[in-house]
Amino acid sequence: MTLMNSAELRQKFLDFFEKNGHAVIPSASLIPKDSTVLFTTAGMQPLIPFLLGEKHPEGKRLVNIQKCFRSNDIDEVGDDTHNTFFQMLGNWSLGDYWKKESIGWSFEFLTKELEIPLERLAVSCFIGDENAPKDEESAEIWASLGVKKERIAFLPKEDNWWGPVGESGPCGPDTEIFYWKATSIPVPEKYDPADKNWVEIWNNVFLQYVKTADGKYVLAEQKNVDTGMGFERTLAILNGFENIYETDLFVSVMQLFPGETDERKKRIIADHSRACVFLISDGVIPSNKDQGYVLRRLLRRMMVHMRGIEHDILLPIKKSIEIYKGVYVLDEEKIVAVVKEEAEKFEKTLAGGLKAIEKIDVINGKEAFLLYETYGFPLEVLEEMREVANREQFFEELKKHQHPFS
Ligand code: ALA
Repeated sequence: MTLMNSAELRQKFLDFFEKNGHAVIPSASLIPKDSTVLFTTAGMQPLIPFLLGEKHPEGKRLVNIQKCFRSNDIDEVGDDTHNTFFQMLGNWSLGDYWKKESIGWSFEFLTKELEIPLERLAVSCFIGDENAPKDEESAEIWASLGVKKERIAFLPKEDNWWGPVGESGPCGPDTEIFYWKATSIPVPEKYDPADKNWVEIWNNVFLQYVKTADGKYVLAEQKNVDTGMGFERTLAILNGFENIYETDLFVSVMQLFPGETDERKKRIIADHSRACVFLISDGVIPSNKDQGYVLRRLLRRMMVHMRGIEHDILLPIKKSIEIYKGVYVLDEEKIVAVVKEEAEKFEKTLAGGLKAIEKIDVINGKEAFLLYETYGFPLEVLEEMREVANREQFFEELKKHQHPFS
């Protein structure tokens, strides 16, 4: 495998697809123009109008590295592979090439450019259902490239179908590529989707359908390819790391807390500080609703985890900015000011809040809301420390009181 740092992987990916006729387009904002979803969760999202037929000014083959944010993964952060903010390496065909080229290039990039041994790879394809047939075509292409039968699994919609984003829009069967990450266990002959040592690294989606508002799958007028490769995961793999926190995207933040032995805590701080930097950079400020509440939740969770380790929340924030300065335009002054203001607010009430919950084991949703109003604990942060019953009550109350926290 080719050892490389984050800058080299970025460049290699863009160069490879550019060489194959793709125009490099910049990353869109983390905050979508279309307000039906809170965040950009995949590279295809800003391209939806073009996937639906609008002409893209850069042509029919595109490539980029898209900033993404997934709030449903917040609780998974701390394991080896999940992030809230992450970067997705993606290439697209807008009504141009199809499965053979797409799979062929993914294969070539992984095995030739990155020199990942084929022996460590497996793939999955769509098994078919009442909406769409079994994807034999993709499986045959993989087989023709040398992937063994035992390493090709056919799986149902939950695993091998992607999209739409939100309720309706482009979607279709996908083929996913997995890498055997364990270094101490030999690679099994057969791919077992349930074995967590197989990590997904790349997803090639064949956007051949459009899901309509009434839940039907209709054939799309324009057949598109949408791919997404996890940048952080791939970088970890290339360097022989079992987790993303050892890569140059995180290691200097992790090293800020040399005395701390709780690895999960450090990972949460490293992930959340980076996510906060990018959310603020794209215009989010802490508040009681939508993206602002998510940002508040991350910042405050970080502060709770930093108690007793490091007082200055700006330390990991500034380090995260430093790591990305040459890659994205980041307004350090603004980011620092937003974090500082929110930190000062929470700092005032945090100790009192911790004291208030000292003798309580179970809290209901309404009480949790009062704790948020008085001491500023977002529900999810409180839940890490105490059991909260009837949690939906919290959000009902929050809705009733949607004014900026002060
Ligand atoms: N849109 C696809 C994904 O996010 C590539 O996995």
